Amino acid sequence: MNALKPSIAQAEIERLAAFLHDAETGIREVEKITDELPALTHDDAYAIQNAILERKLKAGARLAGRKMGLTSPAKMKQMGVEDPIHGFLTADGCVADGAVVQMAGLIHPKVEAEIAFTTTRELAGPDCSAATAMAAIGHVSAAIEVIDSRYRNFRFDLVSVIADNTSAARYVIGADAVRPDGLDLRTLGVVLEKNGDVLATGAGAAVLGHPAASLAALVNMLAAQGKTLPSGTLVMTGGVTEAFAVQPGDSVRVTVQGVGSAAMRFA
Ligand code: OOG
Ligand code: MG
Repeated sequence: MNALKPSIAQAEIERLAAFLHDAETGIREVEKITDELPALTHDDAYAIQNAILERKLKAGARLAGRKMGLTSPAKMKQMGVEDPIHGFLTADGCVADGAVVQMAGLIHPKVEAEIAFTTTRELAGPDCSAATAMAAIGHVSAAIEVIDSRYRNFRFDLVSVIADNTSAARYVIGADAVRPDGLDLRTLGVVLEKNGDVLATGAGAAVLGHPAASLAALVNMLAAQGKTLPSGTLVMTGGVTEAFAVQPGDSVRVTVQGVGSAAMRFA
């Protein structure tokens, strides 16, 4: 079975996980971890991310799904990072469709327009294809991800952002969930609105050519950790357009053609 091979000791992994977890719970920006430790590896970063998940589970959180990040050209360009990454979603980050999120609980949130799936069978890598992933999609929903990097000015490199659970903070899954049959996920139009103004538009193909390719990439990256993706997993496939900062009072809506919409407000 594959597993991560960190270059640093478990105590160091735990120290960095505590540093980032404390920044999140304390709603504080911190310096990116590679400033102190430039030699950290990808495996170190995912080990730190996993240690943050363990901390949250111990504190009573529940794993609610997985997310992909940096899967579209717009996101890669905006963040200056070119490889897809993945993180975890916890149940306490879920915001009901149409509900209000308190800005006071976040550092410098941005919103992203995403396409979310729930799966109906277990998926295993390392050779999961987009077609296999597609066949495992039970439902498709419009989604909003609220990302909130724990790093100063939202500036990071790949290793730092992986360790920081890919900036995950909150998410809204649209109340309308539709079966994928008859949908061409590549050509689905996606519209991101703030206060009724269209901020950005895109299509499913922006996400690694096809949103199911993002699901497959997640499965294949999890295989590198010796993990499979269980049936019934919620997966956010990554921002279709660039992310946008929000202010108290802002209303945000993401509409996915033929699927539905997801909405939220900031107070
Ligand atoms: C990293 C997370 C990116 C996405 O959908 O691309 C992400 C970041 O940009 O802070 O969630
Ligand atoms: Mg995202």
